[in-house]
Amino acid sequence: MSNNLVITSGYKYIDIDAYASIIAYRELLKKQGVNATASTLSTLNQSIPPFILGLKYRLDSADTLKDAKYIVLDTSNPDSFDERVTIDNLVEIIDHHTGFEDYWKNYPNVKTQIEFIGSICTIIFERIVSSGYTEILDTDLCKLLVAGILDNTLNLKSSITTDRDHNAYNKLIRIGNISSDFYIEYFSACESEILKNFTKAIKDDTKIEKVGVLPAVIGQMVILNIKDFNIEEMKKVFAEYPEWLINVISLEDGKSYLYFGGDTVQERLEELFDKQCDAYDLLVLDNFLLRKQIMKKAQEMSSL
Ligand SMILES: [Mn+2]
Repeated sequence: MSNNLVITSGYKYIDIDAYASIIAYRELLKKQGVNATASTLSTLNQSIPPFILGLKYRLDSADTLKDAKYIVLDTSNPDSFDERVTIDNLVEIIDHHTGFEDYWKNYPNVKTQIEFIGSICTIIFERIVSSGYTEILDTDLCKLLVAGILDNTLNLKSSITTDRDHNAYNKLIRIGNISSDFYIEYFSACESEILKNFTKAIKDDTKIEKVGVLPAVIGQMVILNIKDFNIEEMKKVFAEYPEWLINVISLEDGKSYLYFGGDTVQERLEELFDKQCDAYDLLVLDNFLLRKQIMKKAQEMSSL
């Protein structure tokens, strides 16, 4: 094992699932005697509100350590890794996004666990349990992991939520003595951050990746209610792109509002979802989907 093991995630934005899981994995590895740090060169997006940053577990500084080996969590797309990661210094990947499972079979030196479940925090929780170090799970570490699960599964309501996510959530709530109302505190804090700096919040959670019939620019925003969402302001953010899509997930009514721009995007989305658009630039999904589910669907259609 290398002297310096750095746990990191994607480029150029990371969310609470990545943030919480790299910190919790560091705590586990440190407990196991490994000299591990958790850091990122990327920007933290609005899913990591100030009260989460104020918990006692935080990131380490993102120094470029000589001879460091890297572990990447929450992404397996080699084009979207933290800038310090190379194929030669990478030792492990844990991810729940599809698309690169076969790619990594060509690199047997990189240990991979890629499973389509709700949250990487669930996998880290399971590793903590299976290694017998549940004593590291104090309230603050539990809150971090619970926030990651809540965010990536949308309060455990998204269809990508598995029994394993429910199990991890229930155990973490109990072990950390966390209130069952914690989700309100968490999602309200995120929404305050979004509204504080709306344009930046959208850009910080936009993926640029061409998948199937989808536009290459895909934003996502989770809000408590669509009524509070400034659609005109949002369209300005995407004006610079020839084609784009944003998945606005409204938690209260449980729907995805897909706003889009660009030639032929309407026809492509209608084909993908087998559903007519609700307006010239809007398609509403009655049961919300996460962006990663939309991308998986497009990927599956293009490989038929
Ligand atoms: Mn994730």
